Amino acid sequence: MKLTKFTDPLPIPPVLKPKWKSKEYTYYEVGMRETKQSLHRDLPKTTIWGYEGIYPGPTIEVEKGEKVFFKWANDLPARHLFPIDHTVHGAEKEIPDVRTVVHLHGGRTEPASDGYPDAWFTKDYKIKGAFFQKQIYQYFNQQSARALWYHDHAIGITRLNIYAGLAGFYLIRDEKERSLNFPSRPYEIPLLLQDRSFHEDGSLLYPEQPDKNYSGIVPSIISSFFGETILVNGKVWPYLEVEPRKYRFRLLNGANSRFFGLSLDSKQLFYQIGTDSGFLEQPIGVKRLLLAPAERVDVIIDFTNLEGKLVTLKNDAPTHFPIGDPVDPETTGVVMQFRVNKTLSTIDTTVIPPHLDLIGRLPEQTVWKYRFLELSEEKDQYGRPLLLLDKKKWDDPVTENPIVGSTEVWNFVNTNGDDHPIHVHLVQFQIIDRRPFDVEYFKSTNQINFTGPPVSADPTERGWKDTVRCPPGQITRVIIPFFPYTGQYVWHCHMLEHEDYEMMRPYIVRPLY
Ligand SMILES: [Cu+2]
Repeated sequence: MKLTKFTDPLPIPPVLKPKWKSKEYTYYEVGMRETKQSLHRDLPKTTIWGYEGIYPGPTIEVEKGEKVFFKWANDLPARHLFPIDHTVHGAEKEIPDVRTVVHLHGGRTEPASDGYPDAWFTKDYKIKGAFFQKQIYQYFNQQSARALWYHDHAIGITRLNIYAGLAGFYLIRDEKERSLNFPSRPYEIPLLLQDRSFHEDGSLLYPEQPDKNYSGIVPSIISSFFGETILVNGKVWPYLEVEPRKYRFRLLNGANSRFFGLSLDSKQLFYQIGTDSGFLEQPIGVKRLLLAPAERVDVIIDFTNLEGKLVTLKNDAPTHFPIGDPVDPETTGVVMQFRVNKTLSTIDTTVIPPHLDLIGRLPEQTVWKYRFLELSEEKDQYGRPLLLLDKKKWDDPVTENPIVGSTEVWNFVNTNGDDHPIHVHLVQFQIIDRRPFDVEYFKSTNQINFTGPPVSADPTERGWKDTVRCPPGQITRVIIPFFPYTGQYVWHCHMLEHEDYEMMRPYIVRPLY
């Protein structure tokens, strides 16, 4: 189906109002509901699942240190929108199809509120997963200003629940951020980038099986999903009318598997000011931004002196990164359009300050433990690709068990052809470097034979991160301080089709004594 680009204005999700708020704490209730929503002018309305019945969900804004409580209520129908593969762990036939659990991605959250994949619940909490602990989650927001996001994390069907629409922004604000005088609302806009395919009737299309299904299982998990259209904030190829001034955009790749390599056709720079987890030390001007699923960047785009111009945000990341086909310049190569056609309402006094934050590199001398964790491709019993972490499955005993307060270096040894965005819950980390190694030699001897020098993290990733791209044939090293909570969390690939099918592992932060 061919959809015309730039027919719909960019929607901006509303900011959610708390149920009540006192000096001590804030309480929100969010219902997950099925509704119909227009995702493009020429498409019939699409059935989606949304937090508060909208896709993307409302933006949540909190202050650093604010104690916030959430009730995430599942008010969804009993039937899922998409085909469920019951051979996938945790999604067996006897388990209810429609179950949800919310994870605040990038949040420093206690285990009971972190949205553990087996802590799912059905409507009215009638049936609950084995790890379910409480209805009211707490987020204490002991983190500096940054863009987190909330999304579903239910075991075995996360890819389907997020595809249905269950994702939204969660912004932490602080004094420091306000003192930096960035463009603020309405000149600060979150952009959720995703890809989707549609049936003629406007319904979302999620494949029932891979293109070449050798397993005979239907429905069958696919190894990655790539949609035919690009959506921003839930609209296919939208446009945004802007004034000739600076804007701040909070970009989030919320796609199931697609990477985005972003640039502006005006050849302008993005002034990147932040990463997944707060500000960079200083802003950097870049022509291209690479974003894997779940990664965020905080950027300023300056439309000053561009009156009357049209600026297209483009994507050049191969579909199935990095080895897949190039994007189609007419479809998946296009993200959205900026139209500099509004008159300047007030003088733009915002700045891009030369210095943003003190980050400081974590010294390797403080490291208690080095772990080598292979990202490998195997075959399942039906002959389908099976991507594993450390050659272990979700149900295998916990092997990563850092002590609270300790710092570790995790080496992600990628022996297969995909670039996997690895996300570790609870913590933020710094990327040390990436280094190519001899994959075949490693596979036969388990020894590492480097084939080139280490390359330090790209300037665009030299801040705190919670998701790291691990390219094929390289060892990606991150340094991680584990605190402040003890308990059971997860780490996983954030390509949702991988995460759902075993590329996810529990880990435990142990007490010191
Ligand atoms: Cu992966």
